[in-house]
Amino acid sequence: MAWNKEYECMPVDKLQKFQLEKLKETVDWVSKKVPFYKKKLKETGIKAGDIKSLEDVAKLPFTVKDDLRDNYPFGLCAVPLKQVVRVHASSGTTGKPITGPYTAEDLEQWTECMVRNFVAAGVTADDIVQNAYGHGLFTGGLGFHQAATRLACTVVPTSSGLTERQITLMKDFGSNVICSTPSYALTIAERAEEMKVDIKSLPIRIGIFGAEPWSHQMRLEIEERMGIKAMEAYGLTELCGPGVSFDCEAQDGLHVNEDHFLPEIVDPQSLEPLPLGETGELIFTSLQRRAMPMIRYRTKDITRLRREKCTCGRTLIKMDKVFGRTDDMLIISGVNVFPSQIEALLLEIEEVEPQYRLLVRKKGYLDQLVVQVEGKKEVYDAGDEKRFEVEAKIAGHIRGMMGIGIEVNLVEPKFIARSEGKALRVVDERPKQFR
Ligand code: DLL
Repeated sequence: MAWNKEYECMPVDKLQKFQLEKLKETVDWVSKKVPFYKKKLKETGIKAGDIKSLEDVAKLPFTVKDDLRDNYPFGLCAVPLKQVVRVHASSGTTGKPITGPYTAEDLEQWTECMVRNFVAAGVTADDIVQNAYGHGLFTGGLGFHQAATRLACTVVPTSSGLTERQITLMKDFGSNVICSTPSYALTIAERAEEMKVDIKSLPIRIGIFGAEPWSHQMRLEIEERMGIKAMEAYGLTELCGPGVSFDCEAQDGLHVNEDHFLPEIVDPQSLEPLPLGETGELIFTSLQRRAMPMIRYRTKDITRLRREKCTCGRTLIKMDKVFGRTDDMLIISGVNVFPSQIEALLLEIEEVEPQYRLLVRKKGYLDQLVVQVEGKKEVYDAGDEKRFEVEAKIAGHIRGMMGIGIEVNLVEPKFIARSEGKALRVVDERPKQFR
């Protein structure tokens, strides 16, 4: 069942006509309202009227994170602040944050996009939704909150952290839905096991997870440990937050809210558009936003797009689960490695917990990858010989599947810090000049 059947199940040719119209409107809007785009579009020599087909989007200039940083906080805003009713921001690990301003209309549209996500995940007005995404500047908390409220669910805004209390409330209130990052879901599952609370016997039945890459194997692990369906949300602050794409009952790719966001895939090096089905960097142009529209925003996320008939009836294009970010990509012995690939392989090993970290070190001129993964208690306690055996088994598995030699450190249970939000998977220990 779709929330907005008209748009979610629209015939593709009609949808594309709608997109083209909105694309022209957006280009016209930013060229008049945002000096940054006015200048960029002038340099490129493109006007809204030159856009005759959706493919013409490739003639428009890209926008990158640094453009947002350089214009911090409101330089890319297309409306006076008087019309801005909310501002979110992504903390960012380096430099200035990215700001996300919304007009009242933008907020409405964002809510709509997120309600589609909830409905596709199987959530109804009868559900009690425990929202364990961080509330505040991060878009996860309020993004999920406003949509669950619109759907008339019973919302429990726990925010992230205080894990024992999350579990107690989940039990006492009988929450049916949990919203969090996938890594925090695992933290909750683990803590519940320690508290001797059997999550599987609780009413919780659906999780909506996102905000960080997670492998298919991680999804299965969470489903198994919590006894729920693990559904997905994807998005980024620059575009609205979560609600850019979502998965449906088929759990086979995420439908992009295409009437709001026009996706493209480009080669991350040449930046040339790639045909449908090829893997590359995901680019988005927002089609209906007013406060801070984005033209060809480079997400740095790696995935591919598929236009195919979905069993759920939605015609919205699908993107694969995000594989990783170009800036998280490691090059080990000349092979491109994404943390999610290592994660998937680790989760196939029964002697370990799904808790890991990747340490990148320098050995001579080469990058060296050390995989730290927690052994299950009985395995770790069995002593050095068993540990070496499991380490060799994991290294062999990764060599066999990816062709790279890595070092594996089986560490004791609870060694790796538990995540309450986005997990820190990669620790770069290389000297600064080599990063
Ligand atoms: O993480 C928005 C969000 C909140 C999405 C809650 C889903 C749920 P940012 O903090 O700006 O926004 O981070 C955006 O997170 O470019 C991806 O690299 C990553 N990301 C988000 N969702 C997924 C996902 C929010 N489902 C960045 N799978 C994006 C993989 C994801 N990566």
